[in-house]
Amino acid sequence: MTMSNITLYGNRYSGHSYKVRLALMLADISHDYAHIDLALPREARPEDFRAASRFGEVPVLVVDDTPLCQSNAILQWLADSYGVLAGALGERQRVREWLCWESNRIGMSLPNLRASRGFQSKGAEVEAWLEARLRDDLAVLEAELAERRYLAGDQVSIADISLSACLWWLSDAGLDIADWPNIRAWLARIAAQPGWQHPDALMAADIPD
Ligand SMILES: N[C@@H](CCC(=O)N[C@@H](CS)C(=O)NCC(=O)O)C(=O)O
Repeated sequence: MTMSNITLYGNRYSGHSYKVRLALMLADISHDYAHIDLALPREARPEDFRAASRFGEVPVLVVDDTPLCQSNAILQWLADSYGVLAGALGERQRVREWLCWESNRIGMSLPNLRASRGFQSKGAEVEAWLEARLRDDLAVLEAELAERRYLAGDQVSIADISLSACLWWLSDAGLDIADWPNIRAWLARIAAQPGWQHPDALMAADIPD
């Protein structure tokens, strides 16, 4: 692939944004990063971001003049375009399945529970529902990781990046990773990848509180 100008619009508290930035870091893809303040109403966010963000959300990756939305679709695009983090050849369908599972399961339950417990409460009933769903999701992952080092073969892939992204903030949702030892060991393997950084460090650099 020829060199492109790449800008990632993200937010320091957004696990979906972190997924994309981490993939760029692990693949050593040069990019600019623009922090979007999500506390601002959508219409008050910077015009270049609003023009690029079809769904009004972060992350958005602008490649030359083309905006790409939806974190897992962006990860898939990076893997396809750069031939990086795609998973072993026989495991590509498994990667796609995990990306779809993430969108509706742990990429939904965990960020929403964390947001409710850490930022703006949605009430005890909603939190109980989200926590039950999150515990189911963690049980699925825990069982899977008893069998394998990474989700799609012996090498880290965009599936691992996507599913692990919000787990670094599990304690913000009121749960302790020590209760899921296989997941904890998998997170340690991901954290050992060259270029890896914790989201609090990677997403907060140079950004005012
Ligand atoms: N399905 C989307 C979810 C993106 C999303 O939920 N973004 C949140 C931050 S994590 C956001 O931009 N919220 C602010 C808003 O909706 O105005 C993805 O995977 O990219």
